[in-house]
Amino acid sequence: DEQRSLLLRSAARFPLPEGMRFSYGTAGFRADALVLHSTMFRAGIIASLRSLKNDGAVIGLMVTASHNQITDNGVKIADPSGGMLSQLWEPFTDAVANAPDADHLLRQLICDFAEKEGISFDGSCRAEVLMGRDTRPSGESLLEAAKEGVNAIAGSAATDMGVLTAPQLHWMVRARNRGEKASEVHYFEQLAGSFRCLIDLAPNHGQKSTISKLVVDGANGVGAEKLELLIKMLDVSFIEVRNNGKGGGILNEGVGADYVQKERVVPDGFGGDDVGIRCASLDGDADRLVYFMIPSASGKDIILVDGDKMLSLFALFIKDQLSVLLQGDVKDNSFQPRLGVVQTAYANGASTDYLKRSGLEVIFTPTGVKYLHEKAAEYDIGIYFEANGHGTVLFSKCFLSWLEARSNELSSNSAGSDQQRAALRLMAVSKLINQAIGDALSGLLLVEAILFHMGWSISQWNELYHDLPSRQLKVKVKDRTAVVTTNAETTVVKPPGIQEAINVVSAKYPRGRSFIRPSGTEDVIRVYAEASTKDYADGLAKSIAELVE
Ligand code: 16G
Ligand code: ZN
Repeated sequence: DEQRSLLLRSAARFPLPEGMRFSYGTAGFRADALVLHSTMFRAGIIASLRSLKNDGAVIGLMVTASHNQITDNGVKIADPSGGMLSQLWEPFTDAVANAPDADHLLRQLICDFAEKEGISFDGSCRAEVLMGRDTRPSGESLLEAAKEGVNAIAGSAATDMGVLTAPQLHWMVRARNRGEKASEVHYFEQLAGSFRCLIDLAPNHGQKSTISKLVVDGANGVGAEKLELLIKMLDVSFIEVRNNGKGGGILNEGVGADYVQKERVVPDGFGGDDVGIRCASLDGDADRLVYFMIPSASGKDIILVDGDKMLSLFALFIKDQLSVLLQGDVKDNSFQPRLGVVQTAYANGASTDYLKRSGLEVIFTPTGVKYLHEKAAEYDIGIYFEANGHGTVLFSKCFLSWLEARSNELSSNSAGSDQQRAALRLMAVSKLINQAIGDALSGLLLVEAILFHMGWSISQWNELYHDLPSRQLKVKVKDRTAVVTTNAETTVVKPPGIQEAINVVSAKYPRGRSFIRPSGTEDVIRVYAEASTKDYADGLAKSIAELVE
């Protein structure tokens, strides 16, 4: 019939490259941009089917390869909530990306799956896919291929939002499906408005013109461009954007959050003049953020203030506001909001100790935002961060309606009280932070607002606890799937014997802790080690790597 031939005709224009194997992995398809046209076309089909499956809810399709080199590109799909594509659809997504062109296998696969899922795509139902891309030069033509994929499904429409950060697109998808205003201007207005609100509610709000300078490394990518727009809307002068891609720098080359966090050195464009200044780095699609400080003009070293420290700052602030809000609330103890923090095995042990000492509930999941996000969503307020700077705060519907009711009550009974201000602050945080996914721009404004509220410098923030020295290594292996882990990647179950060996070696080092896991994005086994001194951490990592080789 018509739909089938439409699919066939379109697919023929985007032949599958030979000898390639595509895997959706932890964060979407990624490869050299030159081989990705068929993948993009097919991702467009999948996004349309996903929208049909959700009764026409808007689905997101983001063309980006995040912190990868500029010649790579990739695609990730956002579900109606604005979060990552459901893991249940990953096997189908992989199968579609790799289905051979011959014998109409692709068409067959899609028809069979649609039938099994009860998706009808005869044009009688509407589907919508919202699309965005980062600043990579390959983005435009790859996005066109994805559009063709959407158009190959009858009843489905693609809306091209142009160049966006990945979190902006996720935010728009979420907003659209909640019936809220969802343009880029609305995104900026929401961030700017809630940031201003937090600043005005700070104890020292009269001093807002004295906020000290922040210099942001934009990774020569989309985040820089968008941050410049946001700064205009905020009408502030304390933020300076560097590496905005206009000065000849290359995306992610010697710059950006991934580089700064992994290499722990000063990014390009920064140097002696920035000693002691508060600095931050975004990654290539602006879903990751780390802060750093340059301690001296003579070396390349930095003091890294990573995702764990952001998590700790957010958790501390939210916990404080919550306890102010609940003060004296004895008459109605029916609602006790549950606050939880989610980390991965990469979280520095000192951060976990700090959080637990502060009376917080800490849970661990495997690496990858989809796992952390899912866990955080189980709490009234769930805060998650990976050490690499990806994370956000989630507020449950039930908590937000309670908060709103509480805040209305307070504004009529005790306007201007500490309790009312705490309620307003928590509401502002829920609007400032991007609840669809980790977002470097919204995270940055929340850090800035909290530091201002506390009256803290970056050093004071960094002093919350002292990171244990840590070391990461990667070991190239023939088959990374040979290593299977459990307990949020902290225990190896296969091959047998390795975990026992890791335990024995780790126990030899003061505060020694180490684990290995297969990477979700590269053909390597990753090794993580931490211990009481840098030499110990290095030594432990090296010994563990030798066990793997
Ligand atoms: C992806 C993940 C990131 C994770 C990283 C681990 C998302 C959006 N991104 O970039 O969260 O930290 O993979 O990479 O989920 P690895 O498996 O190669 O260590
Ligand atoms: Zn990213």
